[in-house]
Amino acid sequence: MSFFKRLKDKFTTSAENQKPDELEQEQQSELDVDQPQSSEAPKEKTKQPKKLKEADFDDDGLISIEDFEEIEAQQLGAKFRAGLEKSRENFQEQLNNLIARYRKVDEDFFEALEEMLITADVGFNTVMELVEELRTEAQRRNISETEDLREVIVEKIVEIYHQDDEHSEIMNIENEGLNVILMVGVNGVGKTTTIGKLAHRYQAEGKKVMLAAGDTFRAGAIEQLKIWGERVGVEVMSQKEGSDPAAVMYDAINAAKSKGVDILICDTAGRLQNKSNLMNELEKVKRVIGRAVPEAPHEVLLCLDATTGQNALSQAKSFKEVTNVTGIVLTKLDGTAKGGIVLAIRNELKIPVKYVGLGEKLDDLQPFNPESYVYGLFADMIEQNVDDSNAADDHTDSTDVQNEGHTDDTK
Ligand SMILES: Nc1nc2c(ncn2[C@@H]2O[C@H](COP(=O)(O)OP(=O)(O)OP(=O)(O)O)[C@@H](O)[C@H]2O)c(=O)[nH]1
Ligand SMILES: [Mg+2]
Repeated sequence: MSFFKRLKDKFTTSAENQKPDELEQEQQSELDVDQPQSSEAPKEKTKQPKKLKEADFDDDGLISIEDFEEIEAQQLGAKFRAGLEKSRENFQEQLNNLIARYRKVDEDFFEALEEMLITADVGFNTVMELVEELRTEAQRRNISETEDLREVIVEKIVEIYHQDDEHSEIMNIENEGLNVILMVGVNGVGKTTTIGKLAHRYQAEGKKVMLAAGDTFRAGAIEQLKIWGERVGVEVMSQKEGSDPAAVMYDAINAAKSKGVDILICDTAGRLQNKSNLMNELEKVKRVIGRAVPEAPHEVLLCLDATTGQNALSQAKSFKEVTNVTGIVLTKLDGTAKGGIVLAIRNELKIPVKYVGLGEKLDDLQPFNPESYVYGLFADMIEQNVDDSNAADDHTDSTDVQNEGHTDDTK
């Protein structure tokens, strides 16, 4: 099966294969029941994930693992598709233009492709590596038309993300005992919002979650975290503004231990990576956490704002030098047309992107996965391509039938 077809099958419903009237009826009832009532809904309606009611329930009323995984993948596909809309418009348009302008695969095409990817924030080294791989692949497979290179480009993006992969985008969360997650980053990148979303995710998984209001510096920061705590329904441990953040963490850890909390997520004040006193404060917070719970913090997540582009990359480099960052949360990916920054971060920093922020709502934080990412980035192109090749197959089949008929007639 082709790479595009596999992505399409994985991330979309089989709805597009249904008859139009059947589909319309079904979508209308879905919209009535459980779709968000937005003016955008009709436009995207063919892309809505399969519903639980359509899934096969067994005798105990349980849904099969296969159905569950299918629904989960479709929901993920829909989320990435919606969140990466701006980047997708940009990437698809640019790539289509390139392919139309340079019909033949040659050095001019590769140079233009390099330029396009660099402009989309993919990062210089990553682009060079990617395009070099494409040159080799085009030669190996004897591809001479740029049109035939579409799928290879998307496939290589996934491959380049996966290299040196140790499955580290998975969070280091133990089933037993208290886990501590420390959220760090510069001002306004989305730390507190991400904590709210993360708490919501873990709570939905059945974990007992608590938050620690470690930003004692910015006015209103403690209150902001408390509002998230109320919204999600988790307890927030705090002290008054201006107190020592390390003391807040210490007390929160003790409270979390005595209440049997599974995951404590700690907010911190936004800090510039070049302010050494603030970075020292962060080290102190980490030390205190580590003394109270061996192995903690289990994750130090660096929040980066995708809309800041290459600046996010340099922030990450500096943070990495002064503190042990275990993962990246790339926020506001929905707000940029330069979604290529994900690849630059992964490749140039060797720090895994664990989550991406695809909007401001509670369920807009999604675990990062390169396949759902490229699907979000090229969804229309992928679907168009698969539909075209299905149509071409159908045509070949019907021509075969005609030819057979013709042969029979002449017998
Ligand atoms: N569109 C979009 N907005 C986001 C996302 N994540 C966060 N935001 C917004 O970014 C703004 C800043 O978020 P905060 O969570 O307060 O950021 P912070 O890093 O805690 O900020 P400081 O505490 O001031 O350092 C808010 O308006 C959020 O709603 C995202 O994934 N997408
Ligand atoms: Mg904050």
